[in-house]
Amino acid sequence: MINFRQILKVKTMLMVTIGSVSFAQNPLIRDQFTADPSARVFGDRVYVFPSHDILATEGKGRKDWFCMEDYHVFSSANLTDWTDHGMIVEQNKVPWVKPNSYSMWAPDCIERNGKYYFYFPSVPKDTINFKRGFTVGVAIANKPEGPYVPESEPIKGVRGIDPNVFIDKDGQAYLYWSGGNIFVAKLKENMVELDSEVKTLENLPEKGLKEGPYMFERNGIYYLTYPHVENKIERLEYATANNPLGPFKVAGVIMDESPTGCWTNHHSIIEFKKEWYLFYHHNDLSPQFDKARSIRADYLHFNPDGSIQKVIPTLRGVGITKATDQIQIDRYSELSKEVSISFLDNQNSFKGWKSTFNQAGGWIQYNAVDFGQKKLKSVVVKALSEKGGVLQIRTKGINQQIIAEVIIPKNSNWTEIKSPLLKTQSGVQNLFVTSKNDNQIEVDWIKFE
Ligand code: FUB
Repeated sequence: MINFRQILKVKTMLMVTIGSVSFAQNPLIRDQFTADPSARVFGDRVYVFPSHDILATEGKGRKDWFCMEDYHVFSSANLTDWTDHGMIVEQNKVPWVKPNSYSMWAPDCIERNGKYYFYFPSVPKDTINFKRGFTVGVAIANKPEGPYVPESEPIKGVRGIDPNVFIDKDGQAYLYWSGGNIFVAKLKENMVELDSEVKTLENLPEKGLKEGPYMFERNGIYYLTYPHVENKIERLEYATANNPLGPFKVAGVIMDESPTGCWTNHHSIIEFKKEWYLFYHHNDLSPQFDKARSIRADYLHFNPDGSIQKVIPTLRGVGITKATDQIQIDRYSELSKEVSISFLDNQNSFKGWKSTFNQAGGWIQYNAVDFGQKKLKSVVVKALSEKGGVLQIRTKGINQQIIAEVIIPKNSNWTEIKSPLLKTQSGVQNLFVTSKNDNQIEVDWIKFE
């Protein structure tokens, strides 16, 4: 029986683990590494179930390889303010997972009849039967944020990684996974047992690794989407069919290879409040090591014939930024060549980025800032300039009326400088920030008061 002290302990644990962050930009999570995002709409919120990359250290994981010991779940009602609900499953508390194998790879989660089924791959204790390799298990909860209770055994008949579950309109559930190829089997109503033979999906590209399947249906078209190594690293591709088992026909590329060489990509696609989104990952917070990744989101659009338009990755991402929040303009929509972006602290990327204006006329455009109906009166800029400089802020366009001119005093320390707004703003506006002279100015953030 649970006593009052235990309830208090659980409540305290919840208070410690739940954290709120406000980033309407990419990457979405900035206080830990996150990868392989499985986004799901449950009720009126988006929940993201990512892998949780950590860095291997002596005696913990394998050096220079993926290292994951647990999973967190994050949620948001507006794709701007994200809540970290804390850890939901950890390797050493799953009965079938090999202890300290640090192999809690890409998961997925789905709701059925009010229960939430969290699917995750890992290395089983029974490595004799499985030789070297992964299998897939399930943990079940009554709420998307948990608590999740892991099943004592993995799903029988599954060898591989990257589980993805799809429930068709007729109620039939399918489990997809990968292991070189992409496989599918029907799931029983209980969601924890296969209900058919395992089928290898055919007619997909023969050469090059395929993994990370994600299935969805729109207007009667079944989209099988997957990362594939067509050249040297993964890009996101898709194939279509008129049913969940295929045969599929290769249809195109959703996102090209990472321009900076992040070897993996892994994604999910959702419709939320009448917009479609692609969730994917990139090694934003770890440019030198691409197995410490960060999740991102960008808009996804369809052509009238149902084909998917290629998604160009952005730093601005999705979601509206409140004018009163610290606006990280280094997550720009566009910028001129006179402006550069770098980490605030090269020893600790979790501190984020800064924008450096190097020359007169250099500019940054940052879209979708909500001024609301409030009569905001001033702008605050956190800046640093050894020689001093001037920033001009506009909303209607790069050559339009100036709404604030901020004089940055000579200072070798970061300073918050406040200037009056020359014109009040309302509604959602795009911001344009320009440097007026050649003196170098570094900017951490801008906000309105
Ligand atoms: O995160 C580990 C593995 O990297 C995933 O399972 C793959 O999809 C790739 O993203």
